[in-house]
Amino acid sequence: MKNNRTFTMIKPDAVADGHIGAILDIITKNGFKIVALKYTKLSAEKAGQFYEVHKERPFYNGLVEFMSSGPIVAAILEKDNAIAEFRKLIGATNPADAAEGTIRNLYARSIGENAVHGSDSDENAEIEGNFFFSAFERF
Ligand code: YYY
Ligand code: MG
Repeated sequence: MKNNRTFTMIKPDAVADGHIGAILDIITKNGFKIVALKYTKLSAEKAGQFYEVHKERPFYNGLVEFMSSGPIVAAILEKDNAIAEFRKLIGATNPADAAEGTIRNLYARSIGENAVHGSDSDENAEIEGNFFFSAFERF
C-alpha cells in the first residue's frame, strides 16, 4: 500500500447546511486529488458498523443517529502524507478547539456535528474507503 490516501465524509450537518461545494473546494485547493466520490445516505446499521470502534463510548448512539440522519458525501483523497495533512486541514474534533481556517472551524456545528470525517491511520483509510467504494469505483 502506498500510504498516500485518506478517506473522508462530508457529514449530514455540512450537507444540510449547503457546504458540499465549499468543502470540496478547500480540499482540492489544498492539493488533495479526489480518487473516489459518492453522494449517499447511511442506514443506522451502516453508521453503527462504520463507527463500531466507538461502540462503548457514551456518544456512540447519538453519533449513529446523527450520521444516519441525512445524506453524506464520501470520498477517497490522495496526497503525500495524506492522513496527517488531512487531519491538519479538518482541525480538532471539537470545533471550539479547531484552528482558524480549518474545515471544522469554518463549518462544524458542534463536537457531535462536526462537518467532516478524516481517517486516523493508513490502515483505517483503506478499510473505510473499501466500506463505501467497490473496486470499480476507486482508481
Ligand atoms: O476522528 P475524529 O472524528 O476527530 O474524532 P473521534 O474521536 O474519532 O470521534 C468520532 C466522532 O464521534 C467525532 O467526529 C464526533 C463524535 N464524538 C462526539 O460526539 N463526542 C465526543 N466527545 C467525541 C467524539
Ligand atoms: Mg476518528
